[in-house]
Amino acid sequence: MTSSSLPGLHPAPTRHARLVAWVEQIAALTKPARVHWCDGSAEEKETLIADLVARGTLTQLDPVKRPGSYHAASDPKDVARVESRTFICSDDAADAGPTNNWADPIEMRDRLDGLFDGCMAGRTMYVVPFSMGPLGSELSALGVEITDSGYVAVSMGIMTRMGAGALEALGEDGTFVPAVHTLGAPLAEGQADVPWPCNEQKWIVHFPETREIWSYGSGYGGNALLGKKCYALRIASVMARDEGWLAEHMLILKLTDPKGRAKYIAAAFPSACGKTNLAMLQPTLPGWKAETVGDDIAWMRFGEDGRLYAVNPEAGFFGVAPGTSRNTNQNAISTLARDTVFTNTALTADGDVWWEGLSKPVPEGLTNWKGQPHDPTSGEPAAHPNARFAAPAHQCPTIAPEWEDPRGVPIDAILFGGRRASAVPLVTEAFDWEHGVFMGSTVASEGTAAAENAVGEIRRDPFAMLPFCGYNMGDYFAHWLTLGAKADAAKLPRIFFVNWFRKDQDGSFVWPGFGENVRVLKWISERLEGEAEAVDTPVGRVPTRQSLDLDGLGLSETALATLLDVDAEVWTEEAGMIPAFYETFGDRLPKALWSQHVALTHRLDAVL
Ligand code: SAT
Ligand code: MN
Repeated sequence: MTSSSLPGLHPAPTRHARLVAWVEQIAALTKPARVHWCDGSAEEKETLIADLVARGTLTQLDPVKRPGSYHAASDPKDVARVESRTFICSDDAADAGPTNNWADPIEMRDRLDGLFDGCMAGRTMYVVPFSMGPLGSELSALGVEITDSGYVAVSMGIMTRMGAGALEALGEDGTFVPAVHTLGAPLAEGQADVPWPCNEQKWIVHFPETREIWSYGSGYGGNALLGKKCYALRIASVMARDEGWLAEHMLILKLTDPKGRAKYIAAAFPSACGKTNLAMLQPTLPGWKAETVGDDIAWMRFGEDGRLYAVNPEAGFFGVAPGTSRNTNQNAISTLARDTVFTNTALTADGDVWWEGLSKPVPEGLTNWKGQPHDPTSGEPAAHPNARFAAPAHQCPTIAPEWEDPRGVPIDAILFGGRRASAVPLVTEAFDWEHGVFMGSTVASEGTAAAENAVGEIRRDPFAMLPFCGYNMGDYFAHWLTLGAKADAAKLPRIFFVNWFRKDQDGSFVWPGFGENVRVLKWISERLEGEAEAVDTPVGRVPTRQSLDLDGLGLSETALATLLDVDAEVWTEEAGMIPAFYETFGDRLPKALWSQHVALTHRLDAVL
């Protein structure tokens, strides 16, 4: 079939000539059986879902227990992002930097041409227009994903503002990031489909100069929902560098004190450090209120008043299910009550979902994520450790009323953090922006069962952006420094480093975490108001014992010392690990950060 006679290709529901030409070109290359332009309507969602149910990709959950919700089980070899198959194809390898995989863009285009030739045979090609950020906001940006996966089209409908509104915002000549996704599983005439089509070979490819995304072979979240990490972080970080803004791996939280004073806090933590939990925090202190603006990504720009404004570019939460429970995150549990797509969780005998940590005891009669009866004695979990939910953000009981404000929210504080059993205090305030950038650049986290590095081993994850920065990370540090230097220092967000994960000598966590983290946020909020005391240490400003509200926690003096005291010897060792890391960036590492390192060692020497 030629592309011009392809069902659904014409007439296109837009007069955007470049978009139409691109869709025709991709259809000619990928040779789908038909084309569908997504409008994002409820009827369309119903049709897409009915088709996915018929194919066995989705199973409807009990409509009384969990209305409008579905379960998908992926191919066991397609369960997570594939960092080793993710490429930044800048013209010059040095522009991708030492932290990304680079491939020659000309060779890569050749390879993709071969891989994408006929890759959608027998399938529907969905054209998915979307807005990252509220429709029409100056902080938002548009994209169009072409995909041969109905699961991706449905998920993009949850995670982004998808459909007719985005197409309208594009007008006749609007700028969009083109993103092409295929499962890499063409169907021959008469060939039966499988529930989760994908390919052994996976390629997640970004062309930063032309701002394009090409994804081959995976149906999983971060590899396939191209608005998320591929666009909103990797491509957007490049756009942000060129246009003077910030695209960050940060949650956005609104915190209101008992006097009604609100603060907006953005926070970057590596994965498995509780970002979604902090975004949906239930404060344990009376009178304090926390509301959610975003749980994963923040796009931030300086406003005319000189303050830094942030939007959450997403419209949904794509969170890890295991470990989520009424105790750890009641608000997430409420968010998932309806209209949610679950992937790789277990199924209960009565048509609902289950995962490790949700409830005790383990229910009988579970079907595990691989579709087999769960054997609790096997030692294998029933849900995959990276099982996910995709749920609309507006369903979150703590969603802030201004979460879709096109102006964004003014950020008062930026938090960095990691999972660190030793050395790093509960909270440290940076001396200034440059020192804060130094802190962000040295973020490190210990391995968890979910990460690739060994448990306890420290992995550097600067700004929690290691797998998500679309260009040379040395240049990225420089970009942060430049923005700070240009801004009015008094209006810049203050920068803090937090660590909920300090352990005592027996290996037990010292800090209770979860809802009690509001005590640290309270101190931060009071610092911003000029009301809380701090002591200067070589590593930054740390709370005095009296300034931190610890009422009713029953922490011992030893525990407090572990949380707040800075051990200069331990920190000298800590600081000693930085040069080897910085050297990997060669001359792309800003001199100011080397100076920060030298200044830290001098401050440490002075107290030793
Ligand atoms: O799969 S995603 O990239 O969307 C989530 C994650 O791995 O952090
Ligand atoms: Mn993330």
